[in-house]
Amino acid sequence: MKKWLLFASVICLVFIIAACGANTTKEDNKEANTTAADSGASASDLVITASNWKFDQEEYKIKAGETVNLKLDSVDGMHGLQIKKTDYSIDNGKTVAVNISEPGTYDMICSRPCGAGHVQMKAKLVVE
Ligand SMILES: [Cu+2]
Repeated sequence: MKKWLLFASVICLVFIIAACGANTTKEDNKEANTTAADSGASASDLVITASNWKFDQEEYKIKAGETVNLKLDSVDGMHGLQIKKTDYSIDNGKTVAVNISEPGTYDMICSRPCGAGHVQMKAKLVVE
């Protein structure tokens, strides 16, 4: 009887360990997928943080012709990001591979009506 109990405990333990292992693998895969989806082996990352009612920097710099995985993170309120003179528009929490070949300064605005300070939400993207 005791042996049976011990055997059952071991089986349970194995299942618990297996379950934990499976979770870790799942998360690893998720991370790997995100990286792969962002595309471009040498792409760099840029996170723009939005809050009510501003972006965390007045100016962001990227290099012309280089892919940048641009992520919009809203920490306060729900915002979007639109890069004027381009087709790029990034929704809250999303990452978009941005590649602008023409150097210049691009205006960025919030693309989501987010309240009283919405129209003040502006930043510049300097492509050099
Ligand atoms: Cu807004």
